[in-house]
Amino acid sequence: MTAQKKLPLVVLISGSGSNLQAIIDATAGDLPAEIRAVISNREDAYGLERARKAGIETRVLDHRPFPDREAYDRALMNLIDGFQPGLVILAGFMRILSPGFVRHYHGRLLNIHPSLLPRYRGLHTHRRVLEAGDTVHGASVHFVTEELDGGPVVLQARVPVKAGDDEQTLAARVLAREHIIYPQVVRWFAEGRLSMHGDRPHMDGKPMAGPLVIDYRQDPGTL
Ligand code: NHR
Ligand code: GAR
Repeated sequence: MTAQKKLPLVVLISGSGSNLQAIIDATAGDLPAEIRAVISNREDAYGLERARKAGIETRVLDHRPFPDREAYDRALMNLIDGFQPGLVILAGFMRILSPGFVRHYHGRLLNIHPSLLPRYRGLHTHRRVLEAGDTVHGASVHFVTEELDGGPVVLQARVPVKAGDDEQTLAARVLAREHIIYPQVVRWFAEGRLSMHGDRPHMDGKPMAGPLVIDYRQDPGTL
């Protein structure tokens, strides 16, 4: 095998960073990407600790001192662009991003959202799924566009909602599958198989008709 050129990544987090950890672990394996920096809007995000342990540069950019969203997003863009990433990854980043930010990273900004989009955009997805009595739930990796949680979905994981689930048990079942599908999509992008042309993701040169789906509902490994 000839060494593949590594895709530079910047990862944005706000919290625990378990999805970040899954990507760190994949880059320690054979994912042809390198994380140039992990940036958090919160200094107490545990994901920063994970990055430091892996020898990755960290930055904290607190949103609170900024007068408005646009000013924060401009500072965040400057910080990110200093690392010259080919792909920017939202991994539990809890701030809505302004249109200017999203346009600047068009086609190279991914998010993972804990629902089967287009169902349950926004926050508190696990609670809302339980309240609705759904029997299936999951997570979606999508390109970010100006429409919140509305960008084109590349890959989804479906998991069962089980009798007796509460928000914690359901979130844990979804999160375990997030850790599989997010590194997979980053791999496709890093290998040059996945790209955006206009507003449509392409796989192996062909426009994707819709999201790819992995159904874990019958998988014996499901929590
Ligand atoms: N920005 C755009 N333009 N488009 C998307 O699809 C985005 C985005 C920024 C973040 C992640 C998203 C999710 O997967 C994401 C997708 C935060 C909020 C939110 O309401 C909503 C969705 C997402 C992330 N945040 C509050 C805010 O005022 C703050 C909440 C908090 O701090 O706890 O930014 O779910
Ligand atoms: C994940 O479930 C992710 O899908 C979700 O937050 C969790 C972050 O976990 N993202 C959002 O809700 C975005 N609004 P992590 O910090 O352990 O990766």
